[in-house]
Amino acid sequence: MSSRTAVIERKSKETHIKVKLNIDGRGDRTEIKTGIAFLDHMIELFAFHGLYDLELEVVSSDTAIDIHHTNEDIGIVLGKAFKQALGDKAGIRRFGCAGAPMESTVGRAIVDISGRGYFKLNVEDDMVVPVKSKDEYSLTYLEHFMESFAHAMGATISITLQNVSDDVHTNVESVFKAFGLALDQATQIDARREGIVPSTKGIID
Ligand SMILES: [Mn+2]
Repeated sequence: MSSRTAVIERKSKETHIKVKLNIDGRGDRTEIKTGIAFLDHMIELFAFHGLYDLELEVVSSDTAIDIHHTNEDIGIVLGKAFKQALGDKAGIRRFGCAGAPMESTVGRAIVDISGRGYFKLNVEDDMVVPVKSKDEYSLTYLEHFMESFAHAMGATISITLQNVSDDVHTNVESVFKAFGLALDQATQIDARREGIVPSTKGIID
C-alpha cells in the first residue's frame, strides 16, 4: 500500500493554514497549533483516537474579529487533507460508526466517505443550553467545523449528542472522540476489497 499522506497549505484573506497528515499513523505524533486552545485539545483527541499523525498550524488568522473563519477554515483544510490522502479510495471500508461517552453525555458519529458532502448534527436533549468555552467555542462552532470538514472531504457525517451536558467541553469532546474513531474505521483498508473502489458506481469522486 502506498503511503496515505497529504500536505496542504491554504491561504485566504482571512486565514493561512498548513497541515500534514498521515492516515496510517499512531495518534501520538501530533502538533496542533490553531491559536484556539480549546480546538487544539479537540483536534489532538481526534487524531489520537483516530490514530492519525497530524501537524496543523494556523500561521495567521483574523481572530481579532472572532474564531468563526479560523474554525471553519481548519475544517476545510482537514477535510481536504483526508480527501487527498485517500486518493481514489480503493480498498477502504467507506463506512464507520462509533460512540464515545463522557460522563452522562454520549457523542455518536456515523461516517460515509461517499463523495457527497453532507453534515447533520442531532441534539437529542436540547433543553440544556451549554455555556461557551473560554475561547467562545460552542455547539454552533462545532456544527460549522464539521460542516466544512464534510464538504471539503466529500463525506456524509451524522453526529448525535445524547444527554447534553451544560459544559460545552464535555459535549464537544465526546463528539471529536467519536468522530476520530468513526473516521478511522471508514478509512481503514479491508483486505477483501483490495483495489476495489467501495461503490457500485465504480468511482467515488
Ligand atoms: Mn478534555
